[in-house]
Amino acid sequence: MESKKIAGERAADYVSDGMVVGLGTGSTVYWTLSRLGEKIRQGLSIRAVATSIQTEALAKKFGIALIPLSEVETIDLTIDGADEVDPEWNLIKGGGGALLREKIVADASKRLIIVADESKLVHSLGKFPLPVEVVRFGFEWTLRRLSGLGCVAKPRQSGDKPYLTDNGNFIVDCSFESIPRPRDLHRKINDIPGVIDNGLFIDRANLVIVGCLDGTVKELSSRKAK
Ligand code: A5P
Repeated sequence: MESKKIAGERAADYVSDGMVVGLGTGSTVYWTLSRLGEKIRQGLSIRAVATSIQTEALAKKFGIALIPLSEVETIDLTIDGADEVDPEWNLIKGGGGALLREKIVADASKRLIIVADESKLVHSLGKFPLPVEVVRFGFEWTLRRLSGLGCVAKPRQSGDKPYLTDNGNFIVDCSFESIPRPRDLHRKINDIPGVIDNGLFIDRANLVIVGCLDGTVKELSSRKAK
């Protein structure tokens, strides 16, 4: 989709020589990776940390040098997609199942740039079902605890089998319809013992780059991020 492409490509302009770059996951970041590949062929030198096995494979395809997170002190900049972005730049992520690695990499980063098409901008989070990564042990109990928070909690499937994350865990997609207090919900979900993390990213984005249907790109800065 063109609006994803123009947003994803624009973010690559923020990458400069010598940086350690976090590479997000998804169809918008795909265009960032492809553009970074071009810049590397023209002489850009970077090292990158991938947030998923899918992104690792794409980085290799585009000639982007990867290093494990364990070998870096800090990440200069991470570029990632989102499923929803609210007016305070709180996010829902994890539609592609990579939320846990994405959040760890975002946490290790000095800056997080979000790339999205304009359909991702919402007044209030929650139309997109919130992905929650849970351990397999006690899964049925964790599912009941998530439902107890007032959502329809649906285990993610891959064909006729449970979907497994890159970390070997399950995903539950939680439909709340509306999430008026994302910070409270983030805490309540992560307080459930079987939950590893959820797809709410609160106060993390520093810049949101939006690709619009009319072919323009908007750059929106956040005042709230760390
Ligand atoms: C991956 O788990 C997600 O967090 C993606 O970053 C998010 O789903 C956005 O994906 P697209 O860019 O493909 O819409």
